[in-house]
Amino acid sequence: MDLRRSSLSALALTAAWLCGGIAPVQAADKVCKLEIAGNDLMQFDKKELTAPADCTQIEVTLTHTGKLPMAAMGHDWALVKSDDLTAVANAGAAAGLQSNYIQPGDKRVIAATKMIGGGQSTSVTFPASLLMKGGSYMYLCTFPGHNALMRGKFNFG
Ligand SMILES: [Cu+2]
Repeated sequence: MDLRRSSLSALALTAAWLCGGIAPVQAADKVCKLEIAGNDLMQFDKKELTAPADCTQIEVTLTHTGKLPMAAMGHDWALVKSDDLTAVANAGAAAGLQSNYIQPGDKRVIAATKMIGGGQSTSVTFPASLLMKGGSYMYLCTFPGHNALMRGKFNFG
């Protein structure tokens, strides 16, 4: 009968919808959350950050615990290969505050937050696939002159 056939096909449709609607379980997806703070004394509160090797995404939250405005004591958090730190900082200083002190399109910057002032917080999330396990990475604040003090070692794996 038509009725039976249509209910069977409805069943088949439902089954197809269920199968198609369930996303594959991404058991391997692991977001690792790291936190760091900057202050009015031009310092990060950590000299080192470590993301475990099984992270697939890395989220870094930067909090500016000071009171000074961005123009005077802005901070960001930028991740680079250790060898690129000085060049990235110099290019960023030349790029100016309107570019968050990061040269637009700078491929050496693996990840970076925006620049913030006292009392603000910001974060950046990036795929761990951008990093090599055991590679030599550093983070810095790209505000002119800050990287002399505001830098640290970033370990992955
Ligand atoms: Cu800074």
